[in-house]
Amino acid sequence: MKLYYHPLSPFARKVFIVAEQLGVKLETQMVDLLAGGGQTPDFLRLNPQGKVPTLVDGDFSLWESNAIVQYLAEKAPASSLLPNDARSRADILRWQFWESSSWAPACMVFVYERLLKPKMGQGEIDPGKLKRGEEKFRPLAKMLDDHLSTHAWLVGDGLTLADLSVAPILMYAEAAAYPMEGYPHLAGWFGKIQQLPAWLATAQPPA
Ligand SMILES: N[C@@H](CCC(=O)N[C@@H](CS)C(=O)NCC(=O)O)C(=O)O
Repeated sequence: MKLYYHPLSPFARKVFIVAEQLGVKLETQMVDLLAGGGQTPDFLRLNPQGKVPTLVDGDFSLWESNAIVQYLAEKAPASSLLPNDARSRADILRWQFWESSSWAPACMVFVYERLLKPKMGQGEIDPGKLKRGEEKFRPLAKMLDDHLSTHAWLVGDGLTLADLSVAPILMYAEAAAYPMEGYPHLAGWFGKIQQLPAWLATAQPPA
């Protein structure tokens, strides 16, 4: 299986973390998004949205990081990352849908304004956007923090795909100054994730 990725993408990092945790080896292909690599006809045939991560397994091409990590976990030998009961699986999907519809878009406001905009020369930081970003981010962080005040992990008693889907966007929490103060349980949970060998092993993406 080959993963098309960009080294700065938190969604690609998610796939690398899960693959590492499952012991799945991936071939890799860097897509130079900043140089238009996502818009070439060859890449658009694999992913008509021109985005990474994109996984290719034989004649099957799959995009959306949460779908990709579900596929990797389904294909690997049984793993506690994806328990085999309907409630746990639905609960994991619930967190994954929440991550892609709410959590990641809220975090990406800070990533775009503070990291990507300057990197791509797209103008000044917009304080209004940061303010609205904070208004979006805080209730979501509070909800996560409340959940984690009574649960060690997002689903069940151990690490699952839910944790590994929700956490990667926090890789930019410090650099993009997400408003993280006031969420001690969220910080404690993220601290545990940052100690995982799979998190540490993926800090440097493939060259
Ligand atoms: N919801 C998607 C987000 C993927 C995404 O936005 N990828 C960015 C890189 S972090 C991308 O490829 N952007 C290129 C573009 O939008 O043209 C996922 O989880 O895979």
